[in-house]
Amino acid sequence: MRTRNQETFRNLIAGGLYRHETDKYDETETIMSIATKTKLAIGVCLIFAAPLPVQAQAPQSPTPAPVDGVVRAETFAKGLERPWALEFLPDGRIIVTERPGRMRIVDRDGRLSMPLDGVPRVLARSQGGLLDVALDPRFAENRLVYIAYAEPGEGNTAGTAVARGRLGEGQLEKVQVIYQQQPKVEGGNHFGSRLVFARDGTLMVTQGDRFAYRERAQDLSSGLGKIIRINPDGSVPKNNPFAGRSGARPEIWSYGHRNVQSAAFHPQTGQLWTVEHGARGGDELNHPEAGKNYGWPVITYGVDYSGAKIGEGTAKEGMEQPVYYWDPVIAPSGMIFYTGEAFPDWKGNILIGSLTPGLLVRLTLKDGRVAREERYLGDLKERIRDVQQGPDGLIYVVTDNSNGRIVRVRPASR
Ligand SMILES: [Ca+2]
Repeated sequence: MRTRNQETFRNLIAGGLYRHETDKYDETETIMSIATKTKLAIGVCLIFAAPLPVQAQAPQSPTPAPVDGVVRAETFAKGLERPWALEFLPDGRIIVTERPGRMRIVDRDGRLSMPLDGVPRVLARSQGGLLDVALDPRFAENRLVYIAYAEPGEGNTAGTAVARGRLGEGQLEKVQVIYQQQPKVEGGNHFGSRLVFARDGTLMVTQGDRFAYRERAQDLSSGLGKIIRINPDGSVPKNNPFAGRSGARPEIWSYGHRNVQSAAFHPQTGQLWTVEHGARGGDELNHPEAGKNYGWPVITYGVDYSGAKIGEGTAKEGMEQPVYYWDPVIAPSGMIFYTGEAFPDWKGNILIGSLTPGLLVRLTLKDGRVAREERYLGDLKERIRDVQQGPDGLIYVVTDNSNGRIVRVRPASR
C-alpha cells in the first residue's frame, strides 16, 4: 500500500492526476481511496501554490496488520442465529439478541435459554431485525431491559424503534414502545440502533440515514441520520439542544450521521464516543456533542461504492471533523471502553468490533486523540458484531453468523 501511495504521489506530481487509478478502482482491492487522492492533490497544491488556507484534516488509520499471539479466543456459547448484541446481567449471566427477532439468556456455563416471550415484532430483513439490548442503570431494582430494533410500518416501510420491558421468568413483561424514528421509510438498511445510558440517566439511541435517504441526515425535521437523547420513559429532556426550536425534532442530540452502530461513554470524562459506518473509506470515530453537525453527506472521507464522489469534500465550516477515520473501513459494530484488570495495559482503551475484515480493534487515546491502533482476532475470520467486558475482566464478542457464537477473549498468557 505504501509503495502504491508513493507511486501515485509521483504520478500526481507528474500531472497524472487520477488517470491511472480511477479505472482500476475495485471493491475487493485494498487500494487508496479517492479521498486520499484528493488529500494528495491538496498536498500538491500546497507545495506549488502555498500559501493556501490549510483545511483541517482528520488523521487516518494506518491500517495495522492484525497482531497474533496477544489474545486467545475460546467458544463460550454457540448455536445463536445472527447474534447482534450481548449484555451482562448483574448475576453474571448474559442477555443476547438474535437479529431474526429472538432474545435469550446465556447461563454462566454458556447454555442458551429458550427464546424469551414478549419481544415485539421486528422487520428481519437485510440489516434489520432485533438489534441492541441495554440494561436500565437501576436494573437491580427495576429489572428494565431496553431493546432497539427495526420496526415494520405501513406498506414496506420500517424505522428504528426502542422498547423496554421488565425481565421476568422466560419473558419480557409490560413491554412499552418508548421511541419510534420518524419517518418510517422503505428499505432494510442503516438502522443504527446502539443504546447507551449517560451518567445523567438519559438514553442515547444511535440511528442511521436508512441508506437511500442520506440527504435527510442534514434535515432537523427528520429522525434519519441522527443520534437522539431521550429519558428512559421515552419523554424528551428539556435541556436537549433542539428542544423548543421550531422545525426541529426535540429528541435530536447530534446530526449529519450515516449509520452509527458503536457507542460508549468515556469512563472518566462522561463524554459520548461513537463509530459510524461510512461509505467506502469513510468509517469515522467521533465524540458527538450536543447540537453539532457531523457532516454526512456533505463532508466525508469516503466515496460511494461505485467510486463516485459524495458531497463537497472532506471539510466545511460549521461541520465537525471526525477524531479519526478508516480507509479501508473496519465496518464497526459494538464498542466499549475497557476498564478491567485482565488486560492491564488496555485500561481506558476503546475496543471496537469489526465486521469486515472481522477483527477486534483497540485504540489508545491520548489527549482526546488516537495515539495507537492495534488489531486482534484476525485468525478467527469471523464478523464481530458486539463487544462487552465480562465481570471477570475478559472480553466477550459475538460473531455474526447463521451459526453464531459468543467468543471469550483472554490474554494469550493466561
Ligand atoms: Ca462525519
